[in-house]
Amino acid sequence: MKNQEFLNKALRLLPTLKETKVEVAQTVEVYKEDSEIKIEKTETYSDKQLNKGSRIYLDFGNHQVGYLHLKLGYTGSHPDAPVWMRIHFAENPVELFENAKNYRGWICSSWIEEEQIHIDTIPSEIKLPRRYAFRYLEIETIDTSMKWQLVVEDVVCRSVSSVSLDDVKPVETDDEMAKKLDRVSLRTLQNCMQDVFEDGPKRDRRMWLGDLRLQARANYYTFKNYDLAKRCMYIFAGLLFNEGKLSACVFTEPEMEPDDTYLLDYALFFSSVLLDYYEATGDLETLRDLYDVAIDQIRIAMTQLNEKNVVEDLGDAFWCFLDWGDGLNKQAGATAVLIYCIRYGIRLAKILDKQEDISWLEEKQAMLKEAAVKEFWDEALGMFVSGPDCQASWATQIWMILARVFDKETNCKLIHHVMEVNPRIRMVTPYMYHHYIDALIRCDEKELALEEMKRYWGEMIRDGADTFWELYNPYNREESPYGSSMVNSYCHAWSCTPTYFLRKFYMDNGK
Ligand code: RAM
Repeated sequence: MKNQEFLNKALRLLPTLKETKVEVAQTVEVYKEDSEIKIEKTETYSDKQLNKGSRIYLDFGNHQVGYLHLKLGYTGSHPDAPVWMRIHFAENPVELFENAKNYRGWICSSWIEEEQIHIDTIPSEIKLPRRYAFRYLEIETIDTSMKWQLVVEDVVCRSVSSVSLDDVKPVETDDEMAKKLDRVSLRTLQNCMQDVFEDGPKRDRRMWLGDLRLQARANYYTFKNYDLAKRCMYIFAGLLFNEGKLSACVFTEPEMEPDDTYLLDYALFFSSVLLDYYEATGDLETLRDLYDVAIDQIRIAMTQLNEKNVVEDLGDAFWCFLDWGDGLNKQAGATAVLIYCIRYGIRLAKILDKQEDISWLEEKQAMLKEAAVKEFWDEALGMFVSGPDCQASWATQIWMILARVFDKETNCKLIHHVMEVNPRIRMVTPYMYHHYIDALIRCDEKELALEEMKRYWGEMIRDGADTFWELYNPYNREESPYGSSMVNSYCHAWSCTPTYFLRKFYMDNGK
């Protein structure tokens, strides 16, 4: 069910991407010593003569999203055969040690950023057609003729984004780690801000509603590109499924099209995306346009309640996201997200003075809170439990806190209890950690929230992150929801929110 009027609005807001020409920062040697990756500067790549099997490693100094140009020359006899070359891009040096042939994951291996090309004419200049996300580049000459040597004379990346780092002042603080968190967050967000807010420029290179919510929040405190957020909301609202549901994710090329995935939590978040946008811009016209879509998501979710007035558990199917990680039961968390989003719905309805909606939403909110406590609270455990096995997870407690099912004092006790007990079903993504930090702040634990933020995101920086990663489980560094970390994304927008927290809650110069 396309709403062409909405899609036209989105089309008119298509950004012109800013381009920057980025040169190689240094030529390096990359190797492993006692399973630790070492990177050392070596002689400049253009001074090297490459034969069959030679490799060069280039470091662009920071994470780039862009297009690669190569200028190739030679020494020796006139080239008498094509050069066969392998080009391997890496966001994280770990990818340079991975071999796509060994990939056994369940999502497509075509995400792995590795090419093999033949070049017939040397000297020549080549431009690779794809856009890549990377900091490091490995070039291997699989074969050349013995009569001449290949020389890579120049390598340049034409980096693209809809925003520029020059437009954002760094966060004002003396705290070195906070400065780093801010810098890495900004780079992460910038490199995901393309024609739309992409989830990750390596993978999936498309827009997910849950990711959009966090990116847009961070954007309002940093790049302040309001038009991009507006464009993205109109795209989602212009691509509803027949019954009025929002898709969890959309494609924009070659045409705007919804993916066939519905996620209860992502669809519900539209109310929060819309309110955040309105609060940042005061744009009442957009709020009026998109209000019904937001409230409809709540109405639709209300049809998914069971006889106990909580969201029906749909088990292991991909029906509600919350977090990656094995075995997480979503029932209680989904119910909490519904309660949370009703609060946003009420705030939207109040702005537009929709009295009937306000009464209906308030009534449903009270009913759901009561049902959630009755159905999910386990007095003996002192935690909420979810699903047929009464599972107590971090995600469930955090969402119940954010839903404000209990008062603040009780929520504070709950979060400390969870930290003490450390339930076995933990958080694995920075996306879920975002909500943990948010819950701590809402419990007036600002200092603890900052410590936790430094611990989790800071650890990623200590592990070499130039941009924050899609997944980071300090308990299992190989963690991947896809059966192999080869397709993990190392610049993932939902991880960029330290900059949002720092600016909104810790700095006076927030907005
Ligand atoms: C993955 C991506 C994306 C996320 C969805 C649910 O494909 O990481 O960011 O929103 O899953």
